[in-house]
Amino acid sequence: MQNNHWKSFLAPYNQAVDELKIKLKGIRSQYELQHSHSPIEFVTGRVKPIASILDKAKRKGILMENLEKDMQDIAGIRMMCQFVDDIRVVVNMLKSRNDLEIIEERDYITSKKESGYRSYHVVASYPVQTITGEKKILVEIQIRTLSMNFWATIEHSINYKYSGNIPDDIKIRLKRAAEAAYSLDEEMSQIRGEIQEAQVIFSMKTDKKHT
Ligand code: 0O2
Repeated sequence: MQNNHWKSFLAPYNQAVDELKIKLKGIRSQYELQHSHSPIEFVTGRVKPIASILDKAKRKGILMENLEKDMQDIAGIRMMCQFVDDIRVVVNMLKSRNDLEIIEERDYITSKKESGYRSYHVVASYPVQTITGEKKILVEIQIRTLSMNFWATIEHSINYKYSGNIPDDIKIRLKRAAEAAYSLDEEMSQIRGEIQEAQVIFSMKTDKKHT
């Protein structure tokens, strides 16, 4: 593909990522206005660089003419949550939206990947409005906790450094780190329970004061 072909091919993907980042960040602001816990901590997004698209296409045997339907993560959104339970809330929230259609789900939390990777992936079809009409774009939305994100970001860069062939001793350490990240999520979930119990007790106490 020529450079300007790539530009026009990727334009609706850029539009989808920009729009979804604004929309999904808006959910957090709404929770903040209500002074209630936001299941979303922060949102990021990116369009896959051309070199990575070509690399993945080669690795997976995807033909250029099939990129649109066969490469589901050219447009990528990440939604980070504080607690594991928030992930389900975010997924249900995405399912209830009428501006996108969920077409696939991959649960790498219940079944983590061999590397130790944990995350919940949702593939959505998102319509962008262009000057030639509506175009449906596939977007991969990765939903994960802050701790899962910390691990994945580090593992991704190590993987890049070693071109996918991470030495065994580092692989073992990464797996241990993944277990530590899992324990951190578990511990935080316990604290969350404490906080919520305390809030119920506190609100009952203030209710009594007011009667
Ligand atoms: P980037 O740089 O994140 O865009 P596959 O690519 O074969 O693993 P598939 O079928 O394309 O899988 O989709 P899947 O399983 O949803 O995974 C795609 C993306 O998930 C990856 O994108 C990563 O972002 C993330 N991911 C999956 N497995 C791992 C892992 O073991 N470690 C880390 N750090 N991330 C992972 P890309 O294409 O790798 O690149």
